[in-house]
Amino acid sequence: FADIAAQTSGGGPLYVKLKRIIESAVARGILKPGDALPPEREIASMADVSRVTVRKAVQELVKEGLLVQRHGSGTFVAPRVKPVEQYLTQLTSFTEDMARRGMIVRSVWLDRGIYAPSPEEMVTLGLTSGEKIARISRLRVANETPMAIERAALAASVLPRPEDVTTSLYAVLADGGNRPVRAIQRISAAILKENDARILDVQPGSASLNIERISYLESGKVIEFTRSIYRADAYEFIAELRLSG
Ligand code: 16G
Repeated sequence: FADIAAQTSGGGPLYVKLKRIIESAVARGILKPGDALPPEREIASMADVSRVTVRKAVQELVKEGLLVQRHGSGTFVAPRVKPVEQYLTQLTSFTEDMARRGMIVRSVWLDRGIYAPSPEEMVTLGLTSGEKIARISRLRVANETPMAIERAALAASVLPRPEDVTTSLYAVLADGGNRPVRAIQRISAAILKENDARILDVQPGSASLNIERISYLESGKVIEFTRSIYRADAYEFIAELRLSG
């Protein structure tokens, strides 16, 4: 807001200019999702406009969804995305999960190819020595919001041509009769490193949910070993709990 007074001089309604300044502060990351807006009188004195003008600009931005007002605590920059609520009950794919919500899915390739497995991948996937893996690493995007980085490893014998995965890995697996039927998923909290934060379009140091999924075929054979980094502001995992006994 330092240069607000200079920017608000000139013609046109003042509240519209003030709106643009706030919008650009958010777009440039000066004000981040969740940040509190300075008090009305402070903005008014910084911008050299009346409090009525500030109120009008803020009200409009609240209506447009860029800002949220919480009674008693002030005005904040709205969280950028409404978190997706993901139930931890069914073994579904990202494409299926998002399609069910009517969201448009897109993936950006980070890496794909046939590689020698790491010792951990070799053990987890139950590979014999010399066996290769197919690695597919993607940024998963839903409705143009980057949601997660997913790095999947599968036996190369199951997915000899990783480039066959154009949209859904599970669809390709299903075509080959290899759709997983069971999975163990481990979720842990982490802080995003700079590179991953950039890919996910959030500030470095933001929180992530790191998910490891090991999925199995009916036969009990491990089919997929995937490590994913989900944006903590974009995802919520929900499980229904029942009293046992
Ligand atoms: C989900 C799975 C991931 C799987 C992917 C397949 C989690 C945490 N991960 O994102 O393990 O590889 O779905 O999605 O849920 P696709 O069929 O759309 O490629």
